[in-house]
Amino acid sequence: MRRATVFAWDIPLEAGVVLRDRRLKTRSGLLVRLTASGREGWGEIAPLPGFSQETLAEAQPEALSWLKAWCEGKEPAESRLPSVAFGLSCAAAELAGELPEEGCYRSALLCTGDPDALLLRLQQQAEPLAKMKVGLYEPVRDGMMVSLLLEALPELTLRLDANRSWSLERARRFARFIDPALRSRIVFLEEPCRSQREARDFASETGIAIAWDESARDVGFRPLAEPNVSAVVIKPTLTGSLAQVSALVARVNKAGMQAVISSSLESSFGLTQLARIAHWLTPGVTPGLDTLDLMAHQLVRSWPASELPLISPQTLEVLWQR
Ligand code: OSB
Ligand code: MG
Repeated sequence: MRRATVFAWDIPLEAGVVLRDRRLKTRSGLLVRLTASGREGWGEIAPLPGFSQETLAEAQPEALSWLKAWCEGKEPAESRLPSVAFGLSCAAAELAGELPEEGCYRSALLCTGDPDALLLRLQQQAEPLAKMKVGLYEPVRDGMMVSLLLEALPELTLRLDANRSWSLERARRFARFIDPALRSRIVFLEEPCRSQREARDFASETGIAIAWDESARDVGFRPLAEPNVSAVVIKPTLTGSLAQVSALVARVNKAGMQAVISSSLESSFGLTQLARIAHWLTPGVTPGLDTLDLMAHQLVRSWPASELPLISPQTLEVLWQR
């Protein structure tokens, strides 16, 4: 006998969460619970405004029709909406015991504002790795901040992310502030420029390695080995089912690049599943999952050592049940 429950959730975000010029006050989504033969499997469906092609209002009926068919004993096809396909495939994989328990809860530490607080956290890491957003302010300021961090901590390596905000000229201005001797400690800079061509030129001119993130979701993207491109960032909520995520990881690795599993601001529930997926599909690669502290509380499953309050499923609104 197959049963399913859909819970709705909303989590307030820290005042300062800015995504692509828009301020997001609340993160909203669904949790799905599948039960069959005394077992359970859970998944999260949470399209990210400004990044997902679908809205939550579109995802919800799509998820419900899949679940209705599933409860009737059918094996419905994966949804075309990435967030729906991802969440439902995670629930199905847990139910089938196919999603390994062990997770990688180490993450690139996200630099959100206060550099002193970041330095303290980094000093506690064996191999300090941080991620910093660039491109929001003047390139000169970004360049100085990056140099400062690299000089302050000789062991530190950095991932940077410009979210396609620079012209080639602005990207060059940033690089001018980074001593060439420090550049190899920038593991990669995600999407420096508005176009892939400018990004490639930037990388070959400066020797700073780059990574694809937004580009990996462009239609027709094919991972290709090329000089100075060291990684592809994979956001499962924006990509699709576990099978699609796993196939993309395999293609990226085959092309000789690192596949880095990354957050789309999922709840603590979704982040713990991403930590398991990272450990399973990208062993040895530190994922980019340090986004929990942007939220007011955790949801259903807690992230190791997080002190944020935890909301249990009993207190969530049940949206649908079969
Ligand atoms: O551009 O990588 C991004 C989070 C939400 C939306 C977009 C992005 C992010 C992150 C997640 O940066 C953190 C990480 O990748 O380390
Ligand atoms: Mg990115």
